[in-house]
Amino acid sequence: MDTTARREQWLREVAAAADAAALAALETRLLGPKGEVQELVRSVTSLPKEERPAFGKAANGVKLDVEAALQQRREQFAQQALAAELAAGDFDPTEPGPRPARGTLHPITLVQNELVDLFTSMGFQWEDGPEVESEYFNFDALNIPGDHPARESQDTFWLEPHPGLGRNLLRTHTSPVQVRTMQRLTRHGFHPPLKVIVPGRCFRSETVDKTHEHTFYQMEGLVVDRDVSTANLIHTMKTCLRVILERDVQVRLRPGFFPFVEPGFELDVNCPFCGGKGCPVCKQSGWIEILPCGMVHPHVLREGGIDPEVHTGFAFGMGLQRVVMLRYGIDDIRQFMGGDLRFLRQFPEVTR
Ligand code: FA5
Repeated sequence: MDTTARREQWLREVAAAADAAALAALETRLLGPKGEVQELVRSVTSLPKEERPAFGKAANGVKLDVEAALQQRREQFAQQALAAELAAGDFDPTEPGPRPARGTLHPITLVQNELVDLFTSMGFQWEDGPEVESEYFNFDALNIPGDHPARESQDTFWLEPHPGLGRNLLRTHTSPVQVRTMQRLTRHGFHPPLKVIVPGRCFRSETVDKTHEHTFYQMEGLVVDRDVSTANLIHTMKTCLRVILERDVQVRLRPGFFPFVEPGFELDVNCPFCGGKGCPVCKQSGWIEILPCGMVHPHVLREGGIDPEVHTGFAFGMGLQRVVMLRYGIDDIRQFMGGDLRFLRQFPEVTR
C-alpha cells in the first residue's frame, strides 16, 4: 500500500476544505473510529512480519502529518472568522466578555453556614469528629446499652472488624463528638464552661423515603457549665429556630428518650406552613418535630472527665435536612442528593 500517495491525497483534501464545517466532516472521515487514516494504521496487522516495522512507522508518520494539517487549517478558519467579525464592525472589544457561570451553594451548606455564624456569634466553637467512628464513642460512651436496637445492623453500617482495634462503624449521629470534645479538653486541663457545635455527616442503614436518607447531616450542640438548666436550652433553641426559619416561632417540649440525656425532649415548632391550624406538612397536628435535645446525662459528663456534681449541661442534635426542608418548603429529602441541577440552581450563587 503506497503510504506516500495516500498522504499526498489527504493533505490535498485538507488544503481544499472550503470551510470549518467541511473540515470537521473531513476530520471524521479520516480520523474517526472507522476513518481512512485509522484503517491505514490498522492494516499493518495484515502484512508479513518482516514488512510490519517499516510500514507501521510510515503509517504513523502519515497520521501525524494529517493531524497537523487539520489543526493548521482549523486555526486558519478561526482567524478568518475573527477577521470577518472585526471587519463587519459589530464586535466591540471594550464590551465585557461573557460571564463564566457561577456555582450555587448546596442548600444544606447555606443553612449550615448560617447556623455556624449564629452559634459562633453566641460564643460556640466549631468541633469536628471522624465519620468512621468507634463503637465506644458512638454508643458506649453515650450510655447506649449493648442491647439497644440502634446498634443493630439494620440501623448501623458496621465496618469490617480489625484485630485489636475493636468494632468500627459509620457514625449514626454527631453525638460521639460530645465525649470526644470533653475528653480532649479535660485531658489538657481545660474545664467548663464549654460551648460547642458539631456540624457533620451521619449514616444510617435506613430504607430511603421522603423523609429518610442513608446519608444525612446533623448539627450537634453541647453546653456545659455551672447551673445550666432547661430554661437555657429552650432559650438557645428558640433563638436558633427564629433565625433559621426567619420568623418568630412558638415551641413546645415533649418528653423524648435518648440514653445520653436526662431528661430528654423532642422540641416541636409551631407549623410555619399553616400557623398551627393543621396542614399536610404537619400531618394536621399543627406542630413539627424538629429538634431532639435534653440535659446531658451524668454518665456522659463523667465519661468526658467532668464532675456531674459540679457541672450540668444541655445538648441537642438537629437534623439539617429537616431544617432546610422547612425553610425552603421542600417536601422530599431525596432532592438533596439527587444530583438534579435544576433543583440546585434555585439557590443563591456563590459570592465569595
Ligand atoms: C439523634 O441522632 C440524637 N443523637 C440527637 C440528640 C442529640 C438528642 C443530643 C439529644 C441530645 P435522632 O435519631 O432523633 O436523634 O436524629 C436526630 C435528627 O436527625 C432527626 O430529628 C432527623 O431530623 C435527623 N435524622 C435522623 N435520621 C435521619 C435520616 N435517616 N435521614 C434524614 N435525617 C435524619
